[in-house]
Amino acid sequence: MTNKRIAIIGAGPSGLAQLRAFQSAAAKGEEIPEIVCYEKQDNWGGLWNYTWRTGLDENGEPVHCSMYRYLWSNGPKEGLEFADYSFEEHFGKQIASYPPRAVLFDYIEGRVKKANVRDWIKFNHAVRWVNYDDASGKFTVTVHDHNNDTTTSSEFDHVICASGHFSTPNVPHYEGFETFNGRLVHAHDFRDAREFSGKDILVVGSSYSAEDIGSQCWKYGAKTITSCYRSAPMGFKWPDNWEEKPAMEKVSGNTVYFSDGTSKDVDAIILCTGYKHFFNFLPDDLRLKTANRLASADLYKGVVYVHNPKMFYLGMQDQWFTFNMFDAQAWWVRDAILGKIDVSAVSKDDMLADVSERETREEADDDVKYAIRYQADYVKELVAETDYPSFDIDGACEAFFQWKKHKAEDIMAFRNNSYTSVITGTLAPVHHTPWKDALDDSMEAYLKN
Ligand code: FAD
Ligand code: NA7
Repeated sequence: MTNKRIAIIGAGPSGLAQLRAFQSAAAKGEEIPEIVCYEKQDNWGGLWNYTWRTGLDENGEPVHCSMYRYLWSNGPKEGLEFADYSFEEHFGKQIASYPPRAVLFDYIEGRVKKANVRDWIKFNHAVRWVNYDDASGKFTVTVHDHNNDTTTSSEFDHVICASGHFSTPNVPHYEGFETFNGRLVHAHDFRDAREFSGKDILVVGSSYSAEDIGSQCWKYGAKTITSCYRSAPMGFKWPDNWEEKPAMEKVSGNTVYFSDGTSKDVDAIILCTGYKHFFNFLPDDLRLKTANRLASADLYKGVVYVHNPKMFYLGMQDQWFTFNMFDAQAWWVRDAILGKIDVSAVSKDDMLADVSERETREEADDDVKYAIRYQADYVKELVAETDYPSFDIDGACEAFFQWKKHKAEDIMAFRNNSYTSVITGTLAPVHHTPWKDALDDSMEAYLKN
């Protein structure tokens, strides 16, 4: 072991990718630093670690989970498969393409159980503050240990922030919210679609949460769904009881008024208005401030914090690619820490130029296929610079293109399609039950194929 100490904040898919990256180097006989991963929840998996709780958790920490009961993958699993741990390796067979949350949690967990890295994680440990001292060149990380109810600080050579960015809700205010006579909730606190069975609901927003929470409510028996958009409609061919409206202007009693002059009476308003990058444990000189986009601000190679290159961030981009992109980043960060990639040789100006080139390239085209390829190129770039197993990233793009086509054809049936794994080359089986009829989404039910 080298005498460096590394702190990882968060044991979600990104933090776990980092643990696996270091473990895989150690398994090849390389010396690795001492790793301490702090996780404020009592288990790993990040957003995939479901809880019924909302608001504050059992320790008084803000609940991290933004996922809900009945969540199924919103993209094909063939786009996110780990290159070093296939679905077939984990489940002993190929499985259908849009697994429910519990199945993906099991898959994420399988790889890190195999890597035997659980002891590197301190659970129920919330990171409270991080400082960097120029004189010593070290970080001090202050952590609240909820197991012992103590707060302590320790020194590290590097900090890797993998705390996610889909947990602090962006909650706008509209006139009349104070006196709305129904349920008013942000997607972050949405848990069980059955609550809205028989109800008229409004989902505000036109991105993934609006589409999927509206679809869930439709599946579990909402009477009508109205969605409203600020910039552009989702534009799918919605079922008869789903209507898409332009921007909400105000609410009065139970009536919602839209910018086209129409109105609708609803029982519930679900704000699917996105999330904030929010790091209340970081001082200004270490804290990433960025929009939710593919080219994150201030991150050289998408991971090195340009204002202090000893600090890294994982998974801070908006995401087409997820688990495999976090892996590409984690392997790269590992090699930067191990000195195999020399970040110290890159000047701050060059880092800023790298960020700005990525921004310009992202902004060059707003076509969806362009965006998917853009992030694929990023994954390719990082994978080529480490020993992460190379895989058919263009093939993963094809799965995403098919997914987009299937959504346009039938938004309530796209999850019935299957795609070919770019890791094992096997075509996924068609799921035994169409998504709209599969009300039981337990792992046992899903794996019955
Ligand atoms: P997270 O999963 O958010 O994990 C961050 C971890 O950091 C958490 O465990 C948290 O407890 C911990 N943490 C945070 N702050 C602290 C602190 N101060 N101290 C200690 N620990 C801390 N992706 C897909 O691939 N497919 C999908 O179908 C999909 N569906 C999604 C649905 C929803 C509703 C949301 C919100 C996201 C979805 N995603 C999906 C994207 C998701 O961002 C990634 O799959 C993945 O969970 C991101 O991993 P992460 O480790 O970066 O962050
Ligand atoms: P996104 O993808 O960030 O989308 C947020 C949506 O909310 C988007 O349509 C925004 O409209 C809309 N928005 C934001 N602020 C407002 C206000 N003030 N009024 C109306 N509408 C607003 O977040 P999601 O939660 O959908 O998805 C996040 C992740 O969760 C994603 O990766 C999925 O995998 C699951 P805009 O287009 O900006 O006008």
